[in-house]
Amino acid sequence: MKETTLKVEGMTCNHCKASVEGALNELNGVESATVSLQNGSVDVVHNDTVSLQEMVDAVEEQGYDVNA
Ligand SMILES: [Cu+2]
Repeated sequence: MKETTLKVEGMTCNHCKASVEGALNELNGVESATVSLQNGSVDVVHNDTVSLQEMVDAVEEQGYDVNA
């Protein structure tokens, strides 16, 4: 397992947290996703099945910007 931290802009509340975590958890290869609203980031634990681009796309589809 690897851990990747993405900087995400625009997350303000628990709804945002749930949306981002849910989108990432749906991806094949993602073990867990944990948003920190305070840090504006999400920690993703995953294997090599999932690419960075797939993770970024999943977050952006929810309406948030990722700063890679
Ligand atoms: Cu929100």
